[in-house]
Amino acid sequence: MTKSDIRHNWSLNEVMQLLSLPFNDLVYQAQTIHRQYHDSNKVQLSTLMNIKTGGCPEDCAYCPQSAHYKTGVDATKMASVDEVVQQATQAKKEGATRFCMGAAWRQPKKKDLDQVAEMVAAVKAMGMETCVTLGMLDQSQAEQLQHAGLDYYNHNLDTSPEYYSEIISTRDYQQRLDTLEHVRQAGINVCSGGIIGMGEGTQDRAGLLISLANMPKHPQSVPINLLVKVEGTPVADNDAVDAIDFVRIIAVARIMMPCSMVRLSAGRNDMSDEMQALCFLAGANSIFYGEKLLTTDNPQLRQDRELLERLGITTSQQQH
Ligand code: SAM
Ligand code: DTB
Ligand code: SF4
Repeated sequence: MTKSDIRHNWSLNEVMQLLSLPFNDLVYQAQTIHRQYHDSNKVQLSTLMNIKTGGCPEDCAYCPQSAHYKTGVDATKMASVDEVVQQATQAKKEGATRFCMGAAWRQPKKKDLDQVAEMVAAVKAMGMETCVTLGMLDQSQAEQLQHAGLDYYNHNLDTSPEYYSEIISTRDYQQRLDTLEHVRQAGINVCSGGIIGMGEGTQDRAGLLISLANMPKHPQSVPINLLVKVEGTPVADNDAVDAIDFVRIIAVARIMMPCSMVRLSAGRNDMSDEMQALCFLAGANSIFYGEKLLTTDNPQLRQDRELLERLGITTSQQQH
């Protein structure tokens, strides 16, 4: 590892320059770094489960689970620990190494967090890595989850600080950074990334990556989501993202955060196999594996297995 690869002082100019490199040069640079820090033919599989769907008080413009928009997603009660164990068992059998549980909350209540802590402990006891995404956390909540055995906490910055207020009004950027600080302080791995396709400009995409990479420590996991356009949300009619531009974001994320796992996250159902192959070439090395994300569809398991096999990519479990 050369020390200079791990940096926390990225400037907008520099990142804009990376984003505008000739595509081949950019991908070459990203793949070169990727090979220094990771096995270039290996992808990690995480499976998602929605443990509390819909009815969320936040107004995130992309989200089908916000109570502010009519998206046809009904609010449900929280899942039981048994249901979680059942789904995690299935996910493990299919080859996932991490089980990620999401809840449509602004911030968990005490009783709810106690139950999530039980879920985390139960999944951990099965020998899987655990991840949850529950909204904002204070310091003691983060510590409670750490004690339960939580490996990762997902909380996305979503976009640049400048564009953020176009997308969410019910909590600010600093509150997101504070939650991530609480997670880091508690000794839990940070999973944080964003969404491409919400009407943001190239500078905002660069700004998102800078906010992630210039944190005191790079997030161990960086999910890059392609917006899944859901009818009823304010961004439902946005223009499609150019596939090459999306691959550039993956490549620059890889260059800026060499050690992190870069996850090709939501939106794979709208990507061709070739686009996904380019994302892996540019340094993506993790995916959500399972036929549902939280409320929307993800590729079929068989489809993903075939794609990985065609690319000669193995998964973490196969190599153990
Ligand atoms: N309520 C929690 C929170 O906001 O932190 C956890 C769940 S929330 C659904 C997790 C992340 O999913 C969001 O931060 C966002 O980045 C991503 N997401 C939600 N809806 C999406 C969509 N339609 N397309 C792409 N990504 C989406
Ligand atoms: C992340 O960055 N993407 C995942 C996970 N973290 C929780 C969620 C994607 C949600 C896509 C829309 C849905 O299915 O509701
Ligand atoms: Fe709620 Fe999370 Fe959806 Fe925002 S992204 S509306 S906080 S579930």
